[in-house]
Amino acid sequence: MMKNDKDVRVDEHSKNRDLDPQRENPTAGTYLTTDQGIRVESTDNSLKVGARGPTLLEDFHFREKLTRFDHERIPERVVHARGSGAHGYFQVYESLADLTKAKFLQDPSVKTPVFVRFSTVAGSRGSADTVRDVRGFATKFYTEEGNFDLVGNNIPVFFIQDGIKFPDVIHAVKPDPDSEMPQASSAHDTFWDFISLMPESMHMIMWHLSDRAIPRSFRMMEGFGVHTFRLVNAEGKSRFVKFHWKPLLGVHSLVWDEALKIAGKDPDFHRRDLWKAIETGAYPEYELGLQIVEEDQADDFAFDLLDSTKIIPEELVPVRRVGKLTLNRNPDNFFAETEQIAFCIQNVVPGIDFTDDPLLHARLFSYLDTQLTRLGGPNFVQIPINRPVARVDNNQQDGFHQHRIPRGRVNYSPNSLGGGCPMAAGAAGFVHYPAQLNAPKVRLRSESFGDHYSQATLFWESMSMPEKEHIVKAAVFELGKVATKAIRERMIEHFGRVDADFARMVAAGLGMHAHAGLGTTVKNAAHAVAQKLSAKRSVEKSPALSQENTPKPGIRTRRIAILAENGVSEAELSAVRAALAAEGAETHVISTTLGTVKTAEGGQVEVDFSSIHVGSILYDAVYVPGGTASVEAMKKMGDPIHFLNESYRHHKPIGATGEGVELIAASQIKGVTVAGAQAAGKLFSEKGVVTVRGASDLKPFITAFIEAITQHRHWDRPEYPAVPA
Ligand code: HDE
Repeated sequence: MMKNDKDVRVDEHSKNRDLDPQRENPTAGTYLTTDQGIRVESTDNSLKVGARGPTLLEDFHFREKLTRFDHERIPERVVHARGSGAHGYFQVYESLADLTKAKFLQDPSVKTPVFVRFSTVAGSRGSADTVRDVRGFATKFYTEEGNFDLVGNNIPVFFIQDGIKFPDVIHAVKPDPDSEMPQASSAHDTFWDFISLMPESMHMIMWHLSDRAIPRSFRMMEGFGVHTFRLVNAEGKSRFVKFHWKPLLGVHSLVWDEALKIAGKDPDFHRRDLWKAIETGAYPEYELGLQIVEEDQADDFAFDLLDSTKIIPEELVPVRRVGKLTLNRNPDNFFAETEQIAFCIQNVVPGIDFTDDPLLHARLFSYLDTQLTRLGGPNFVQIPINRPVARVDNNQQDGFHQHRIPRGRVNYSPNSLGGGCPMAAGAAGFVHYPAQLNAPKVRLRSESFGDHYSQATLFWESMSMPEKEHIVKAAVFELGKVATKAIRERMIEHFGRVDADFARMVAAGLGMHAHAGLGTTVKNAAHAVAQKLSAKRSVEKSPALSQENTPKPGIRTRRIAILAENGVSEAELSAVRAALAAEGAETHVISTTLGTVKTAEGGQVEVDFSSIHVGSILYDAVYVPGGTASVEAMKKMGDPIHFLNESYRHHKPIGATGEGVELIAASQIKGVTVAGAQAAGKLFSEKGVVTVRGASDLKPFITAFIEAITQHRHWDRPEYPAVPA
């Protein structure tokens, strides 16, 4: 009897939880009590005068239970409200003493505990995962020198250069204040109105319209610190640094039509994916990357390092991979851990410091500030998930929910009654890098922030053809939802400055014209700055930006659907399934109904999901085993045919053996050759569609199919728009 996913899931779930019975049933053998520890007689009836009488206020259990319930909700985060987290650890590969004195970056044997929270930006706490949006990638390192919070995104730049504009950009992307629509979507007038009047956001907009904004999984997306920070070593030498997270699984995305459908069929798609990977021991791993720039080289670039709308192309400054982050434990309680965690960009440890990036500085204020309302005052730092592993000794006191019980009468500095303690640590403490500044106070944007298009063009030029096609389609989708024509026109003109073809293709998609330039003033100003900076270091193309060049390390944790009905070939199904499982992939048998399907050999195969519960959108690939009865049955059904059509339209790998190939032939898939009945044993592998009939040995098929899955998607399907799905 083949194990099905639910058993597997339950087993895995229970296995892990069995490992830790406390985790599965931490209250085993305990009595129900009030918050005061008083055992509760019963929680099924309130205390009344007579069974039909009024409830009595003296029923403190009843009142406490209701009160606790009435106050369960806390404000959601003002941005990044929708998120999922996990515990893990970080280990440096080798000492970085030459660059920084941060202790957690010295000793490769030290495992620094971390908690990571992934998030979307615009949607509310209950919004769907697979929306088009930036993803937050926030990491709290619990180092022995205190907490270090690297609060990044999966996109290395931002919409605005100065944090004073943050409320504006967020108000513009959030639902309209009058209608509270749309939820978790930038495709509306107010957002694009703002953007069309903020040329500085053009580079970010290119990333937002790209596949980066619809990741396949939190486990398959990069992380970026965005701002330029400083690394300071024990000698006090400072260098500029950009932080990166490189996922070992590579950077992979959904396609838009798929993302939209998943948001309906499984709003928790990314959250579930992360949870399951960790529950099944396929721990997500990311390498910490550093781009280091010597202070005296900071002005060598055709962009300003303090401008958070700019990247340092990896071709100019390679990313040095210095350590690994592993996420290996799911939260025990979502609210206590993932919801209550508070990331504050100001949390740095000695050896890591800030620069004068005006976007960063606004964040230095905002993160602590926002927790005061969200988590009920400054003592949020004492909530277990926020508590440092390092000792805390200071004279901060009182406030709501004070958990610490400081002893003694000394709560001031200097003091003699407390022996002068806690004492300032001097050089052993956090010493801010003594950067020299000499300038007048002005409310101005630096001219060196003025080139808003060159890196937007660099991004476009670095994209592969499929990626460019997706950006154009995304722009047409987004602007197609903008009712105000003038906004669309302004955006087309901005796109014209990024790349004329790009603008023309978007305009065509919107039934508009891309005519030359948005008022020469902006053009000339930006151009003048670009000219002045052009003598400096820059690149025309950055291959590191294209997901075409990302690592494709196999099919571990990929989800593969196996379509089967009664009469399926157990020999083919089990051989292919075993081979995929051996590579770490997850396979689900999908049929019209739950229960089991009879095999051609007279056996039974457990069905994992019925086609009403899932769809091709929840899978990375699909396999159709042979078995005449099974395939003949499926040829007459809409779901299996639709499953294949949609998988093909979403560029996913498709495999079929034996009679299973006939189901592909019966579908609306066009432009690909599959194995014919006469071609016994001959393997066909074209555009990610792998088929064989009458093969005595399935190994060549299995190898080719696994290779097709490893490629993630197959873009060489020009006819895909004609496939109904
Ligand atoms: Fe945030 N951001 N942000 N942000 N941000 C918040 O803090 C803010 C920005 C990012 O999982 C808030 O705890 C300002 C850039 C992440 O809990 C708030 C500015 C980047 C998270 C805040 C920015 C980020 C937040 C809301 C412009 C990428 C989720 C809730 C100056 C580097 C953290 C909270 C989590 C959360 C302010 C811009 C990343 C309001 C003022 C750029 C990942 O404090």
